[in-house]
Amino acid sequence: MQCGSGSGVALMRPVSRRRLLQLGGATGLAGLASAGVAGRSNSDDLLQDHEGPDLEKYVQPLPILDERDPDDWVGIGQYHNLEITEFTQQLHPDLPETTLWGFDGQFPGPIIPGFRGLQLAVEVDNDGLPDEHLLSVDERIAGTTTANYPGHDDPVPEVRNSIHFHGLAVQAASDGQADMWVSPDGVTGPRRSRDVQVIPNQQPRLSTTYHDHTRAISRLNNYAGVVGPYLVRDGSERQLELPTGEYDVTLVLADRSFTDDGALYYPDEFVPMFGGEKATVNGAIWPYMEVEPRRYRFRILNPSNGRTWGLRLRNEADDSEEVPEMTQLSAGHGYLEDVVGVGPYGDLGTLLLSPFERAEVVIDFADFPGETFTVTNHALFPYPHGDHHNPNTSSPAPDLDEVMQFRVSRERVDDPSRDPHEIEFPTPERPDPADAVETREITMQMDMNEAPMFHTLNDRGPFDDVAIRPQLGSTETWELKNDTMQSHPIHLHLVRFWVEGRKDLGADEFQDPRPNERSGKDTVMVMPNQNVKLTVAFDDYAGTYPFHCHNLEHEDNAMMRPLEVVDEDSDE
Ligand SMILES: [Cu+2]
Repeated sequence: MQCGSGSGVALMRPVSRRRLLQLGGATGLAGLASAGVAGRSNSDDLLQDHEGPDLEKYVQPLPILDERDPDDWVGIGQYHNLEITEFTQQLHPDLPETTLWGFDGQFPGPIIPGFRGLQLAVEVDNDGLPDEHLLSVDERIAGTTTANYPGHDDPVPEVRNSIHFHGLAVQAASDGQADMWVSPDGVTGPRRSRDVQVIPNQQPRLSTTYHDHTRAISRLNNYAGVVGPYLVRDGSERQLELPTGEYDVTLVLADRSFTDDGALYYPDEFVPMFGGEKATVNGAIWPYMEVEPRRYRFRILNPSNGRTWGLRLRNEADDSEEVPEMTQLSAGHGYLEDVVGVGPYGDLGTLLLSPFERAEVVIDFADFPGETFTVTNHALFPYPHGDHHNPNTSSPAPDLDEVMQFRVSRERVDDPSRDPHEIEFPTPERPDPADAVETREITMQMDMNEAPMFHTLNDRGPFDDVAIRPQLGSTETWELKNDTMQSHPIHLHLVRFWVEGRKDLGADEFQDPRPNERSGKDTVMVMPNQNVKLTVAFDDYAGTYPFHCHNLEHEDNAMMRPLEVVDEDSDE
């Protein structure tokens, strides 16, 4: 059954065997169709109650993430050897140390600095990880056992990693896709063909993440901490006179929940949405940052499993509601067509970031010496309606209405950076919609008939045959149609698409995208009852790549499909 707005639990009917075959393939049945826990209804399985420890806000400074030095230089680029290990880290002064998994023994991982045109070679070792997962693996999810993993007849170790560089145009073998995993003992997934991933960086500058993408457990690996920032700079960046050095700060915003002993809290059984009750920024729960009264550039990344942030600033003074503008200059790739003011007098009131979207903003604190600003969150969870509209997905769904604080020092300082409103940024690359040779329709489904409930794209699952084969070098129109009750951040690997417009399902005219979507993008939020139109140019590589919902709980449980870019001129 498809749950559009207006339908509900009472309308459930059994899933046909044919439909399950479509979704999972014959050998995928066990994962998608296994019975729920005896004596409990499906919806009971989805409800999770968790109350973590009370922690005071703004009692610790924001950690600043270091940029990682390459381990070697090879050929025309840098070589990084990243180790994923288990370690403990104190995320709040009043919380016992938390056991985490991550890169270089820290959460989030270090910034990997890239440069446009300079190749990055990455080798990830996870042989230091234990054989058992830090979190519970739900073997009802397809791709967790040999029996429910179509196309894979070998053992499926509980601990596996495949690391994806999000938003990068790379050859498929270096893309860190779901079936390219390796276990600590060296057991490999069905599509892994190389250990050293090569990232050419032949694309506009970007700010993004490298993160786990392993079949059926990416939500667990990412939640455990297997994520870090990847920043690709280019030669033009210095000439723009944006804030640099200590005034160019990466902020990794990720929600997490904890038990009283400091352990990560995550439900043992699969839940279709998960929202943490604490905000972590660069691995610290509710930190503050002391800033000077001048401009800062913030690269904001959202690698939360399923939480959309809706960010604003609030002045903590009794006698002032004035706040500086957040001036957005990039949505991750290159720069926006025009900078976008976010704030009470701006083009947008709220900076919305769905999972794995990014925003680069400049905030000028010059007029506010001695004042304190709280970064507040105005996006309900699950986005956009919150739990009260759909209690079956409140798992857990607390209010998380604050993120971090900026405290502005009093002493006047020089600021050599320029006002971003006066900077002429490079024009973003834009594929021409008139070149589109094909129009594809991507629909979204929520299926509540089985435990655990799952989502799909075009009524198919990740193990079903490729149905979309764009020609290498061609341009296409994609319409992403969402008649479910949740927003879905849809991500296409390999490409940078352009958001042409949005409209309600059934409406005639597309409306303009948000002003801060006017640049190359790789992830776009599709709201309930919405059709989002994209122009996609498949220019870079032939090969098989996934597109999927970037809500990690959806991604792990069937909301992912392959596409194959075909090169008809190739001899192969
Ligand atoms: Cu989704």
